[in-house]
Amino acid sequence: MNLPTSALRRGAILTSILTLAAVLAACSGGGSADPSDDNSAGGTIAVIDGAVAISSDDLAFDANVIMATAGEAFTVTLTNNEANPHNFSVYVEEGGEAIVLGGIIGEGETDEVEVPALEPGEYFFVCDLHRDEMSGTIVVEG
Ligand SMILES: [Cu+2]
Repeated sequence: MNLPTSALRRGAILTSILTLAAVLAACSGGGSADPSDDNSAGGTIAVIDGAVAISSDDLAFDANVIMATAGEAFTVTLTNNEANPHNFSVYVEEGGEAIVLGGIIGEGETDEVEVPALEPGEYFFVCDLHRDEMSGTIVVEG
């Protein structure tokens, strides 16, 4: 039997969504997002040869802007450097439709998040567990 990878992928994504829904339900009531609360360390990183690496520590990503090229899918590798669990997800905009939901990882773990080819524009990335503290923008050009 040969399952198409797209079906497997849908299953994985659905599992992620269900996991996230459970997690988000457990810790709702976060209040409105105030950009001044964002303690991301700042900095801009760029996708090179279809890949970019980001890390998390002290409830922050080590970058809050990711530069990418329109029409080219890329892989974001998240490395979690602290005990708090984190993930990396991409949305059309803050509060908008999910483009890809990353898996939740613990200390010392990594997760590779496959971001599909995007149209030029700005997109929202976030740790779904720490929406008020850990977010940024993917700037897609070209
Ligand atoms: Cu987090």
